Amino acid sequence: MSILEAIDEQQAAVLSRIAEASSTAELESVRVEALGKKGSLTQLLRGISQVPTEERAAVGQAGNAARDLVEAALEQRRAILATAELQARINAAAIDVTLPGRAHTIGAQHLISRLTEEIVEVFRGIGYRVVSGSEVETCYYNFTALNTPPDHPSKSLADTFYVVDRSGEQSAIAGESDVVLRTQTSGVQVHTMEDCELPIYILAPGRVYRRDVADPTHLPQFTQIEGLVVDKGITFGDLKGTLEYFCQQVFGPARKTRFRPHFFPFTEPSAEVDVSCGICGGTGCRSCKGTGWLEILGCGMVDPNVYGYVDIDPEEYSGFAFGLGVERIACLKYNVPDLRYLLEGDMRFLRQF
Ligand code: 2NM
Repeated sequence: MSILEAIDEQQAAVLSRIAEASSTAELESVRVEALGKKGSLTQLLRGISQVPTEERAAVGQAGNAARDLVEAALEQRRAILATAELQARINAAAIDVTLPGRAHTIGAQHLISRLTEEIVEVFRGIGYRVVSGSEVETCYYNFTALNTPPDHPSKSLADTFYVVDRSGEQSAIAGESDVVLRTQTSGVQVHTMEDCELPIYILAPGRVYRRDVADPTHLPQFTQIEGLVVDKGITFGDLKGTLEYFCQQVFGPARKTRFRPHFFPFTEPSAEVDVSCGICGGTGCRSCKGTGWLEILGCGMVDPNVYGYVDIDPEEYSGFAFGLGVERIACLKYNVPDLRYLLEGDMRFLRQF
């Protein structure tokens, strides 16, 4: 085969491989195999130097023409393949503008925050102001100044979270640690009685902690609202009237209340307050365990011993206090069967309110 025939044959072979190349990467290897340093056409063109002088011009011309043709074919095919590849990438990355958008969900107040505010507003309306304090409290404000005896079971490690200073490696033994997570917000009331002018009409809402295992009727952490009134001439009648008004505002005018004698260290006399069952109307059902009543809060006339700790003269002043658990009230008001729902943050539950 003459060198001219060889050039012809190579040219045809390379052009057909260019036409068949299906990607720019494949096309590039065709280019290297034909026109690279050791490429088939390159080697043929190098061979021209050994062609006899009289034929060299014609062979050289044919060689250059073949190379130009191949280069032009490469460029043309490269442009087509590159455009197709770019289009494929664009298609793959494209945003489907016909898909529905992802809506931003707007947050809402938690049921407990809302009910706390609602209760606070009822009392604001009759002249109370809101005070708050620390969730970490000393035993003095959480127990002692509330007339709680030193050996009272509520002070035990089994019932109260004691806060231990690990920097000194103290042991967490009741009586050794003087700091607790408050078990009630009453400490706030004691601070207020120490610091503020009389009369006092306050509400102390906030989180409290008790060493209970969570079950349908207990939580280790819940929201309490305590109220305190200290003024001249305050009687148990004022206490009853105030709490009856509160119950009607929160549960509606159809509900009745009753006061049952009870004991608290910080009040004397003390009572627990029940509201008539909203499900059976007071005739007795499963919800109220057949009694027709649901317990909602504790209350009483502030014990004179408490006044002793805060330097208020019980001959001149008297007052009442009460405490309620917001989660409990929420369950009664909205018929929630298990307190734990209120702590879990499950949106399927919370969205219902
Ligand atoms: C309750 C029930 C009865 C109460 C008493 C006081 C204070 F500070 F005046 F002594 N604050 N809160 C109290 C009274 C709390 O919770 C069930």
